[in-house]
This record gives sequence, structure tokens and C-alpha cells, in this order.
Amino acid sequence: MIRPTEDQQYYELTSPTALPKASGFLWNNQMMIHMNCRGYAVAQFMQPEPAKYSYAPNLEAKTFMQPEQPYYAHHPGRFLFIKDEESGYIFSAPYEPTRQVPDKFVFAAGKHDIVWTLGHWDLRIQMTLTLPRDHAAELWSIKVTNTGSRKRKISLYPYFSVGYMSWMNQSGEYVDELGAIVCSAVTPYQKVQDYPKIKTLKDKTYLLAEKKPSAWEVSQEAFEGEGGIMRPSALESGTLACGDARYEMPTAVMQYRIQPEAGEEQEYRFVFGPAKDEAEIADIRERYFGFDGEKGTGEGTESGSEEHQAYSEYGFDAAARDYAAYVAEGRGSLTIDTPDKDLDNFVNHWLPRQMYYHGVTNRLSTDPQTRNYLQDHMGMSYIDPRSTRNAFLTALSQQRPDGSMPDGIVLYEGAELKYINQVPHTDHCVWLPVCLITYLDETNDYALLDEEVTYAGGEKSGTVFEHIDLAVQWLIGDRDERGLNYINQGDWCDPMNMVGYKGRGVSGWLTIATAYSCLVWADICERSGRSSEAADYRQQAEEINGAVNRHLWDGDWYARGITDDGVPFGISADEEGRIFINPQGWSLLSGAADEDKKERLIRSVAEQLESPYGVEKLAPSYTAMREDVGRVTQKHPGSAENGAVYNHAAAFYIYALYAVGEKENAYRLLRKMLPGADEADIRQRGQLPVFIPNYYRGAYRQFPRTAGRSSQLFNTGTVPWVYRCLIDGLFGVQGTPDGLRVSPQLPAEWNEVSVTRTFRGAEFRIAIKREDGVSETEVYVGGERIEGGVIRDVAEGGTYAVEVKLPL
Ligand code: CEZ
Repeated sequence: MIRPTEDQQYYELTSPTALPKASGFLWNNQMMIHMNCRGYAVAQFMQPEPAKYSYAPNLEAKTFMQPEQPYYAHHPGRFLFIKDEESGYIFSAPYEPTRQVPDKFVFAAGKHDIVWTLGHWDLRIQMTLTLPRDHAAELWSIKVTNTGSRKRKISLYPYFSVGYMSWMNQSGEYVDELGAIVCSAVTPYQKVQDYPKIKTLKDKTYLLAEKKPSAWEVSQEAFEGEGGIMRPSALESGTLACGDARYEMPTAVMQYRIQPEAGEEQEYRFVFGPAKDEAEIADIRERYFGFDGEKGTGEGTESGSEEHQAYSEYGFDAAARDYAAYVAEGRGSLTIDTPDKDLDNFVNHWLPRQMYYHGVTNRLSTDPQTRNYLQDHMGMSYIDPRSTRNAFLTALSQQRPDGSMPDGIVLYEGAELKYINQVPHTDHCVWLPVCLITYLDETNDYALLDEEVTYAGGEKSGTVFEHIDLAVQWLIGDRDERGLNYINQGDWCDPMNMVGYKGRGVSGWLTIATAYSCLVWADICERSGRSSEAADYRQQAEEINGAVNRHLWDGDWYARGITDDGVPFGISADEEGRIFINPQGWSLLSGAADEDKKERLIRSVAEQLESPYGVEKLAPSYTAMREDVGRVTQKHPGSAENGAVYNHAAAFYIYALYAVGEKENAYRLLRKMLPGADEADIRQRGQLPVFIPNYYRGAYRQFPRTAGRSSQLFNTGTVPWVYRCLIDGLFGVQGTPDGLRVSPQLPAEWNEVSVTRTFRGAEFRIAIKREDGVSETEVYVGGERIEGGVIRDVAEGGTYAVEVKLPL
């Protein structure tokens, strides 16, 4: 049902119905497209605010990317209707909207393209989607082969949904000179002040065809007629009516009537996307198809001269190759070969790709949440550390002079803080030291600390060191008389908005995270020659940990917080929301939990939060609003922050387990982030292992039927943390100021592993093996034992053969 291809470049799904929501995604720095296996699509592009060019069939709400979005009959999609002219039989590729199950179906989610291969009615259909590197457009190739033994008479109808573009103005027509269907709209607005922005928007949606079609239809209603989208009436007649749309909902459908001989293959190529005006569409035509529509006349294969054809292949194919190169630039710094092939595949191919997506697109937001921005760029430390460096400088230039961080980082002039960024959260400063350490581990670029940056407002300025120092001081200072951090309207858990909105409630997790921030910052101080500051911060962490243990330890685990009214929650006395994952894992990092507490809380987590799909964020999930906790309790039980296996939080916990050497627990939970290996698990999650979703449904003990179901949302802070779990924990190949520290924490079931780690311009080929007679980890380079396991003086361009021996 699902399998990676041999070259590991694709994950294939061989049924359109087994995992109906399975999907892949592609992006470039202007856009993102989420492609479902059945042909549905969600695409957005940045101008610079996110916008659409293929819309829902009704007025759509603008929001950030949401989990578990439903598909429906008229959902935006990219389809090919096929009609056998002799029998009248109609089906569609890849599967929707007609839902005829083909004899053969392969959906291949790739790194730089998405490919469907179908066999049905003696026809082989291959649809391939890729993107250009540098602008918002979809590049489609559709190949149709007559696999039967006789000549056929068929019609092909590529159908690209345009949808409800605007209530002010929408229309569409076929423009012969462009060889394109061009749909036009005016983005709705009302304020005169908005006009200067509105007039610059790309309000056209075009479907540009390399080969001139025999006919077309641009009115959605005319196309569907009484048959509806599953059996459009317009397909009944010999040719489409060549209609237009005049303040009618547009669509983009073309028709190619062809008569392929036995064995003959025909290829059709299209560009679909947004444009400002027809001149831009003409440019795009020139760029990909290399000749204008006028010369490209003639039907089907006769279109264009040989010469033009060759040129056009170059433009289109070169763009596809260029995009493949772009995606390949996002390779990570770790290649593994372990007994667990599914993990290898994910880590070597898909995990760095998902991190790269975050680092390049900022989740298609012009004001990413501060914590997301910092964590997404933490991931970029492993891919393109220069961009991490720039991200830190950008974020710090928006820090307030009192040390606090804003709720979002504005990436474009004039962009505004939207959605959740208008709600005050108190955790943003935590992520400065916590994410910076990864960048420093990778690069050793401690010189960054000396860069001078102004604060918001532009009056005050200070070094990066001073900025972050002030941020840590701000966290330390934002505590109550008990020494616990105020939560205001949220912390990492952004819908936890009513614990402390009256100004008194505190966050247990945030207090623990403040202690951990102090420890991390102390390490950075130490390594940059500031030993006395380091000692102070360690002292500070100890003091905060003391407060944590005094006020938040509940006997077997830590409480999540104390409300405005002084009520502790996330404790054994609570019927719902009795235990939360975040305080537990972070207390291992901050050192609050001693041996005894560590054992107790790990046991409690395993008993109350662990499910077959990973560790849940809280349990039991709230089934009713708790007005002293907030909006999080109103989310459906088992969804999102209300007790899902929220992978971001699960990754923190796994990271913490590695930090304290709990390698078996850590690996077991890490493995649960991926679907499989058995078929029942794959069906239950409903997702291909080409990304980690932001959550799998939780509330396993309350609602087992839905537990495990993937949110299908690939925007998540999980991925850089999983990478850190692998680098710092499982494979133990973490950077230090002196070099590369090699200290793997393999699960007992693994005897042999090999790892290639690129690090500071060098390559380390590391062979790890369990051996008889070995009592502790032994690291060798060129046959020589390395004391302490730190390989020093890493030479740029060097290759190191490393041997690691582990006890049996
Ligand atoms: O957003 C994420 C945030 O982007 O939720 C995380 C938080 O740490 C991330 O920064 C945990 O709360 O407003 C809402 O209710 C949203 O649902 C967000 O909580 C959530 C989105 O689901 C992510 O797309």
C-alpha cells in the first residue's frame, strides 16, 4: 500500500481510497502547494501576504494554515477528465472527481515533484507537478499513452479549478494570443487607503497550455450543467462550448481531441498560477514554452515547429531541473544507516526537507510567531547557518528595550501582527538562548555575540550578547513573589489564555523553562569567556528550580501552573487535564527533577500520556471549558493542544529523555512519530511518512476510534527538535567549541550503525558497533583512541573515518 521507491526519492501510495487524505507538498520561496493523492490541492503564494489563485467555490475565510481541513466535492483540485469517444466512457485522473477506481494507481510524493501514474481502459496516464525555483506557478506535465493494440479516439480535458475569486469582480476567458485561459478578479476591499496595495496584487489566475486546445470552457456552471462536478454535462457534447465567465465563477478546462495509435504517447504541458496582467502571462509563456501562442497553433501534436518544441522543452525542463537543485540545497547534515530502514528513509530524505521548508517560507506568514521563527531557524543551523544568523539579528532588532520579545517578528515593512500575535504571551525570550545554542554548536560562531544590534524603536543599541542577556533577565524578572513566571494570556501553549489574564496566574512549564534558559545561557557565557556570569546564571537556575520544587511538585509529576485564583492545575486532584507533558520533560532539562522525581515522572508519563501514536500533550483531554485555564480546553478532546499527540511537545520530551540518558524510552517514543510499520497503524494515521504532522489525534483512552489520525498539517516546530534528538541524542554527533563530540545513545536492539555527519565543512564517516569486552563508549579516529570522545581541530574539507565501540 505504501513504500519508498528504491532510490528513496519518492514515497508511493498504490490506492486512491486506502488513505484518502494522504498527501505531499512542494514549495519555493514564493509559494506552497499541498497536493492530496486524489487530486485536491491547497495552494498559497506570498505577495507578500498569503493569497490564493485557486479558490474554494464560496467566500473563503482568510486564516493561517489549519489542521484536519476537510475535502469536499468542489474542493480546489487539478484533474484530467478522459472520455472514450467511441463508448462515451468517462473517468478522471488522478481519481477525483468521477471516482472511477483505475486498474493501476500510484501516487508518488517526491522531494521536488509529485507524480501520479494510472492505468485504465488501455490508457496510461502520468501527471507530474513541479514548481519553478523563484516564482509562484505550477508546472504540469500530463502524458497519455495508448497501451492497447488499436487506434483510439479520446478526448482529454485538463481541469484546473479557479473557484470563487471575488465578490467584487470575477471573470474569465480564453486568450488566443496567449494560448491561455485567463481569469480576472479584484481582491475585495473597502477602504480607500487599501487601494494602493490592491492595485499591485496578482489578481489573475491563468492556465497556460503549451499545445493549443481544440476547445475550452471557462464558466464553472456551464461546464458542470446538470451533471455536476462528478459527471459534468459539458463532457457529453463533442466539443466544449468555448464559453467565458462574466461575473460568473470561472474555471479552467481545456479539451484535446486526439486519436493516438497503439503505443503512441502524447505529452501536454501547462503552467497554472497567479499573474498581475497579460504581459506577465506572455513572459511566462516565453520563458517555459519559448514561443508565443500565435506560432503555436495547430491541434495536438502538430502544434509548433520542431525547433520551437525543442526550445520549449528546454525552458520547462530546465526549470524543473533547477527546482530539483533548489530542493537538494536543503539536505541536512546527517545520513544514517541503521537496522530501522523506515527511520533511515525519513531522516535521510524527508526530515531535513521539512526543516528547510520552514526555514525558507516562515510558514507563509509575514509575521511568524517569535517562538516559531526562532525554532524554525534553529533547524536551519543544520542546513544554511547563515540564514539562522540573519534570523537572530532580525529578531533581536525587534526586541523591546526592556528585554521582552514581541509576539511576532515582522518580516516585511508594513506587515502587521495578526491572529494570535495580538495576544500577549510570556515565553518568547526562552527561545533565544535555547535556539542559539544549536547554531553555536553547529558553527562555533561565537563572534555573533559581539554584533551590534539596535532595539525596537531604534534608540537603544547593544551587542547580541547584551540583547540575549537582557532577555534572560526579563524572564527572571517576570516572576511573582514565589519565584514563578507569570503566564499572562499564554506561553508555548498559545491557547492557554485564561490561566493568568488577570495578572496573577503563573506557568509551571515557563518557570522550568526559565531555569533551563539560565543553564543554557550559562553555558554560552562560559564558552565565550564569561565565567562569573556563567556561575551567576547557574546559581539562578538552582534557585528557580527550588521554587519549582516547592510550589509545583505534586508527588509524582509537576503541575502545569497555578491560576489567577491560586488554584494549581495539571495535578492528581484534577479529573481532566491531570498531567501535562511539558513541565515533565523540561524539568529533566532544567535539573529541577532529582533521580527520584525523574523516575516518578517518567513512569507517570508512560502510564497516563503514552499511546501507540506517541506521548500526548495532556490527559485526560478536557471535555468542557475550564474558565481558569482557557481556550485550550474548548478544543475538541484529543485534537491539537487539548491532548493530541502534539509532536512538538512530544519532541521536547524525547529531547529531554536523551539529555538524561534515557535512551530506550527516548527511542521508543521517537519511533512513534512515524506511521507504520504495520498496515493498521498506517491506515489509522492516514498519512505518508514524508513529513511529521503537527499532531496525531490523542485522547487514546477516551476516544480510541479517532486516536492516531494525522492532522495532515506539516507546519510544526517539531522537526528541528527531532533533528536535535538525532544529533545531540540518538547518534551523539553534537558540536562543541572544541570540535565534534561523539557519544551515541543507541537503543539496545541496535548492534551496528553507520552515520555520515557533515560538520563545519568536514565529513565524518562514523561506524558504530557493539563489541564484547567494551565497558564504555570508545571513539577512534585513524585507529587512535580519542579521550573524552571529542574530535578536535576539525579541518574544513577534511574527511574523518571514525570508529565507535559500544558495550554489548
Ligand atoms: O499554533 C501553534 C503555534 O504556532 O501552537 C503551538 C505553539 O507553540 C506554536 O507557536 C502550541 O500552542 O491559536 C490556536 O489555537 C492555534 O491552533 C495554535 O495554537 C497552533 C496552530 O494549530 C498551529 O498551526
